[in-house]
Amino acid sequence: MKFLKQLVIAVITCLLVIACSTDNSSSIAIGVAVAQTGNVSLFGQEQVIGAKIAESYFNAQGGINGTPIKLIFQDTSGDEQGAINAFQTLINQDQVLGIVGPTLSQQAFGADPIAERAKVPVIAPSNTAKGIPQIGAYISRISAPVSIVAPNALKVALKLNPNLKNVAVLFAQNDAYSKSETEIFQTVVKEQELNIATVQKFQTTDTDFQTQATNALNAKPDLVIISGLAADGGNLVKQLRELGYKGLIVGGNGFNTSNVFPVCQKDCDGIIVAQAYSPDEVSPINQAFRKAYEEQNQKLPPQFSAQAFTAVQVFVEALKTVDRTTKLSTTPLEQKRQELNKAILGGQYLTPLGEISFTPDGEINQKQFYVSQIKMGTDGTGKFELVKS
Ligand code: 1QQ
Repeated sequence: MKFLKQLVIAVITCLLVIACSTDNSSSIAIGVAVAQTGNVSLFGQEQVIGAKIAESYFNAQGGINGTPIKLIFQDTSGDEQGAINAFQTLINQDQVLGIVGPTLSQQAFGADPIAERAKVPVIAPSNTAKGIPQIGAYISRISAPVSIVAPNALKVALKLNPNLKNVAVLFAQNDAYSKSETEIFQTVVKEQELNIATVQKFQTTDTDFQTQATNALNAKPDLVIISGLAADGGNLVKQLRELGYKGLIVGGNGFNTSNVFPVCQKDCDGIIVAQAYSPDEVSPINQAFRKAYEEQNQKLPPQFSAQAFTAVQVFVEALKTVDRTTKLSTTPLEQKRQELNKAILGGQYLTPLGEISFTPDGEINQKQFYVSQIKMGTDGTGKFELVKS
């Protein structure tokens, strides 16, 4: 009798294990490879929040024609190797249909070729350097490039100080986005017939910017433009202000996170940042996203969360398209990935970023851009305040 009871338990356990291990067919796996640890997680944490809101939101709406999506997160940390490892795990072990990631352009140039060779669609949620979609046919992005976004910040600086003449430009020389963005900034500065008084280089790993800040101040700038990431960029701003710089500061996309506030604290005040997202976007999906974000976080959603939501949304809508003609449950993985990539590039999407679509090589078509200024309160809290054009 006892033996029989044990046998029954064993059989039931086996059945449960089998049911669970074949559970793959009851959800559709999409990978998210962003920086969840290290300095770059100042962006990555916002991306995780946005992606998770999208997962709940679209699953509540029935997922992919009735089948839920499942996001599988692999931490890339902040470097290329971390991104390469995360991509390999997602592609080979987790067998995802597509990947949202990585966080940095610097990481994308390392990891995207892995996905390209494996024919796995990648949607870049925050890679803004020149040349990202051109890495390959399977790489697209919903993060508008620096060439489109960055010049808007300079226009606002000129409006705030029409007499400005001397510009100091600083950038992180070990980071692909920073190098790409500074090129654009330097081009538009010259087009505006302003004077590039000095160009200073630093590393994203630096914490001491005395040399660069002193050199910048010696050039007597009316405007300082910084292309770097949040930790280094924020510290650079702080050290510039501590040395007495009083003029305008334009920060690039690396300043697009409230996680920079604790770094430069009160000295963040006034930094001008161009943005590819506004919480005030009127699309119904943005209203829904904003509401979900505010309920969870008691503040307005930032660009990187909105972009991560959008990347998941594009996967969901493209998967719905594929599923209508090619049953996802019965088609081989390779074929699904190929059809998914075609559907991504062919679609039009109404997203928190407004209406978007893709060029044939995977570059985003987006209509609306914004510029904000950071406003710091006396209590250490801060916010991005939209500059009305
Ligand atoms: C890039 C960027 C960074 C600022 C994203 C966090 O734009 O690496 O392309």
